[in-house]
Amino acid sequence: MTDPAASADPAELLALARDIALEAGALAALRRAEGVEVAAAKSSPVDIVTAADREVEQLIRTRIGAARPDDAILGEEGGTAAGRSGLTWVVDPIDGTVNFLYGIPHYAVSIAVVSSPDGGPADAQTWTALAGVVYSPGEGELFTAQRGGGAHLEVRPREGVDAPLAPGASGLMRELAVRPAAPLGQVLLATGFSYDAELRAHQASALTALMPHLRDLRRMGAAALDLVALAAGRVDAYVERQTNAWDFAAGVLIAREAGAAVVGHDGAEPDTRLVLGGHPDLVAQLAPLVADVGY
Ligand code: LIP
Repeated sequence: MTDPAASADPAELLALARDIALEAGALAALRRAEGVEVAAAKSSPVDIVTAADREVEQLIRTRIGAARPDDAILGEEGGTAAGRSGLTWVVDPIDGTVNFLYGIPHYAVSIAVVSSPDGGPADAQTWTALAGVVYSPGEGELFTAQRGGGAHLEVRPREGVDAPLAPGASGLMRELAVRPAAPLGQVLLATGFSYDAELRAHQASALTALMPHLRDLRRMGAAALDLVALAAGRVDAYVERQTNAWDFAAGVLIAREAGAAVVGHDGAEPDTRLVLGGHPDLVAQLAPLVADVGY
């Protein structure tokens, strides 16, 4: 099989991902306004899924299947649907599920399209991200990137709050860039914690050791939005362990297209073991420090 990345059109994939994310985000916001309840617990009593998570992911899967039936899909709630094109859509229907449950409008639809070099299953260590969208409907912010095309924020009406745009209209667009490398003592670090209590305690202990070296922490509750905050220069760096591919796939592409370095454990690609991002000069300083505190 020829490399799927060579034959795919990132702009076309991004346009489709954007349309699907806008529709999915509108559905999520509508369900939030109607009231949200826990449908089930997953890896722990605090790792919850709502009926909206499942409904939004089903909508996304339906739209992808209709437009690109040969592509694979990897989604948080529905798992893997195999494909034969070598492209995989990596989907988190509602990233920041706990924020969504509590009515905190900081949650996002995250959709990435990645290509596997051998056409096989999507692997964060070997895939090439071609297009990514992170859409926060409650905040009216649509973050996008295509490989080699830079990263952008489209400011839109907040779903269910502001008057909608005219059909087919776009919001105000601006290009994104990471902040210049701050001195370590002035670094604002975004992070998150595991749903597993034991790992959460370990993360808190490691971050406590890190804190005297930094300005401050921000724990905003959605990995995808933490990564696009990095892309937008709203934080200096982001670090988290135990996130899943659907949490970070789109946000890593957007952050990298905004000039960030995003690395994983021991210099590997980002994956569940570690996602660490920031200005390249800052990541070079943070990586050994994060390792030293045993994060
Ligand atoms: C969440 C992430 C968050 C992380 C949580 C969880 P979910 O994803 O966005 O940053 O700290 O442990 O992984 O569960 O809301 O899709």
